[in-house]
Amino acid sequence: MHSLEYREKYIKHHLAMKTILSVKRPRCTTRWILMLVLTFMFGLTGVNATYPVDPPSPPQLLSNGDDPKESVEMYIHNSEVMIFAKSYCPYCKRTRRLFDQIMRENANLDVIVNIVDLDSMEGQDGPLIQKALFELTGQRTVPNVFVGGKHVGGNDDMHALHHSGKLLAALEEIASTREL
Ligand SMILES: N[C@@H](CCC(=O)N[C@@H](CS)C(=O)NCC(=O)O)C(=O)O
Repeated sequence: MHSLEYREKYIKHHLAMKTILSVKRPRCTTRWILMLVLTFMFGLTGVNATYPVDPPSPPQLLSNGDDPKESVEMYIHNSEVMIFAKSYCPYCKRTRRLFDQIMRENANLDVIVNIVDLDSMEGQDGPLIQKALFELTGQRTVPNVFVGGKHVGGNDDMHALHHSGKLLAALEEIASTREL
């Protein structure tokens, strides 16, 4: 509705009106005639007195109607380890391999790793989740990993955490405090 053409029309009308009103003491009838002519020319019937502003766009929802931010929070808080990934992403594959390795080397470690491939989600769900993740963590890339509900980061961060011994410690802590 508020196209460029419409705004241009509005501005032209506004400027012309300003000029007429600022003419020194125009005769009342002349002023009214000019205003009527202008109104006719620019077809201003129904135009708001205020400057037209585009209406705010409605919030974007996932294909199931969920709010992307709430959905991300649900994923994170309902997962012991949550990895947002993409199926073709080499960094994501390295993170998956790291978890496979940890689980293999620690057969008694019982932690559930939840992985969601954003590129395999329906419609625009993947990009919407990625945008919500960026707003939540400041991280644009995948993998985007959460351990015990806390944001850890990407693949490099996961490997750094593992080499420091803190990842295994965090996983053991999660397994030991799990509510049965
Ligand atoms: N240093 C990052 C690199 C991650 C990265 O570059 N991931 C790519 C995919 S392989 C990415 O997210 N690109 C942007 C996008 O897919 O939207 C890490 O260790 O996680």
